[in-house]
Amino acid sequence: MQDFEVSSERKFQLAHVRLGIVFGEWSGSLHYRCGEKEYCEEVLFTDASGERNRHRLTVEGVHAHMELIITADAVARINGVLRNDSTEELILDNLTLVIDDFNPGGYLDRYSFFKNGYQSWTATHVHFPEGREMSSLIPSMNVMQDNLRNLPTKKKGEFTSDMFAVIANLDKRAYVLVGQGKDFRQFLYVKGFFSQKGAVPVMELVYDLGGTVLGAGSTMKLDEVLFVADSSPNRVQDDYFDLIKPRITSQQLPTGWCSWYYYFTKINQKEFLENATVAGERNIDWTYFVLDDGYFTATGDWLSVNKKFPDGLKAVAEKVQSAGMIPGLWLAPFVARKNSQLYREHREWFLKDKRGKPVLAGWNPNWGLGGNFYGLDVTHPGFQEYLQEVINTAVHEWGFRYLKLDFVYGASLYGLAFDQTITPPERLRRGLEMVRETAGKDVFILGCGCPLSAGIGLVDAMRIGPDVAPYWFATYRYYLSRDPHALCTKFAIRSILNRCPMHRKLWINDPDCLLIRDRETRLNVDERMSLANAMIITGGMYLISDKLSALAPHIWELFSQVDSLIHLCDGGHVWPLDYMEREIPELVYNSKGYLAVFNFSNRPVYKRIPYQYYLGDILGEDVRLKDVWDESVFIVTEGNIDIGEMPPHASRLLKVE
Ligand code: 9PG
Repeated sequence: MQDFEVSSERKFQLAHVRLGIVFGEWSGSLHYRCGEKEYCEEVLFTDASGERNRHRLTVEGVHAHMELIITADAVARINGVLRNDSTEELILDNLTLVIDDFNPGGYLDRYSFFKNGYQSWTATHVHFPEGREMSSLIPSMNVMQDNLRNLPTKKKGEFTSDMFAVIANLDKRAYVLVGQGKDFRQFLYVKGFFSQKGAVPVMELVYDLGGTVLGAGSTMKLDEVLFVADSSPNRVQDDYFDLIKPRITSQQLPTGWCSWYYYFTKINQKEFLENATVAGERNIDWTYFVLDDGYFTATGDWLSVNKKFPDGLKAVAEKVQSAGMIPGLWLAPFVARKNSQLYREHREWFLKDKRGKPVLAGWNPNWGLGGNFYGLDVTHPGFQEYLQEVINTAVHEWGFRYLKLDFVYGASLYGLAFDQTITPPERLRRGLEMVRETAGKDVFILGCGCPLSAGIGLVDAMRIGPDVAPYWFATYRYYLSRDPHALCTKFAIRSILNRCPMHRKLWINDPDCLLIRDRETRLNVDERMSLANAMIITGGMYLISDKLSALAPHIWELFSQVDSLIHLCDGGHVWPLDYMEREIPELVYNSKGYLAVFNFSNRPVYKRIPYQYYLGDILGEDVRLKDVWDESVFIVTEGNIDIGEMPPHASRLLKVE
């Protein structure tokens, strides 16, 4: 981290990277409603009483008053409060700040913009000024992957990120991260606008106030916004996550088995327990054994177990326990379908749109053709009681001590709630807090389909990418739907590598399951090993999701090697070295002394790594690298490492010697 300074012409300067953020040219507006009338109040910029490195942004509106203070030190920060000075209720929409001259380092240079996706499954990767950010053409997919309040414009050079973004000047090696700080009570969007003519980028910050009601005389604290700059793209993320990291107790890395990626909704008691028996008989040290989706009668009725589990879930959990593992259960506690008893009896528990209709949370083909499901209102006292009953039963009666909470975004959808005075992410936080209180502190909680910022400090682990699948890429689906998030192993790896710096800072990263079976899969051996190598180098938790009795001895042997390598790498910090330069990083370093090299293109590529550029500062002049799997040796010659020809989708995991 390097020091910021605000120069006389109100510029942030960073000694090394010459980041210039010209405060004098900030503008902005606060949007809210009072009664039937909409207001758009201007944000004014003033120097704060001549103090160095301190500036003030204010709104002196008809009803609302706001003061934001910008301070600059090692990091620059914006902090502020919004106050309703009127005698009427305000409905808050958003606060937008525009920085016209966001210039990390120079003119006519090559820029890039790293987008962090809204929730677990949302595409997360770098964009370039000549590119376009897309979203699916299918509306029910948008709500399941994108943030409907922050959809991309799909225009060339316009990108939008949730929680944080990194803007790079690649020519000057200058990187600036703009990101949300504590307490994660609003959603924050960082947008970059890049002209095609080399002009300096424009940056926009949007605090989404979510339609929240601010009562007469009430105040709302705005989440802190942080600016971190550095000459290393990896240090900006590390520093940022260190600044916002919650107090978490260090935990053993979760490992185990999950029913989803072989059985999907077809899982039944017999198959589930057969797998548990195989796992129990093997000499492997798995912690968790997880029953995923497929055991309930209707989405929402979690306590109503279907006929495929004739002995009930308590008996199932006991059998897992006696096989020496901790039973885990999948739940989607904040969504439900219309065919559920919950919907029939308690429509008032659903979030409502303006017309009083339940808010759509998505369509899931796994739940049948009429697979529409809707978001639940965590602020409703009746629903809160039900949620407690569900968690209480699953944990304390049935005995599941690992909860995979899925489709979590259902709680923070935009809509009308019983208590409208808290923001949508606060609703979600309240839901997660209630799950934790009921489950107890020793139960392991995994968030999935969860808006990332809203989960910080409340989950033990977070799914950080879309689902893996027994195929590399869903070509037809992708071209029909233009869905940039589409579930497939290639995109799962993309998020595993792009989001790996969050691991053990914000939570334990869940890269999703390891699929390593060599039958009943369309992944070829290079693709399976790329998934394994991506999971190893990033050191996150892992569950296996193959039918265990069908696995050949050499696959079990591979498991045990993967297992010990993941545990080793979990102890290091991990840097995707080229994440600001390509959509899927192809060069990932782990400080335990490992380097992973990938070829994500669809053709063979001759790989020469510019060692000096990426690794010279980290590893020194000279190293020897040895492939963990085939023992080939590579050395540095004239500042480069020649890896040679790599087949499409292949990778190498190298040990630094
Ligand atoms: C169970 C699964 C697994 C998986 C989760 C989640 O329809 N969809 O677009 C869709 C998206 C994600 C999804 C399922 C369906 O996966 O990530 O691990 O638990 O739910 O239903």
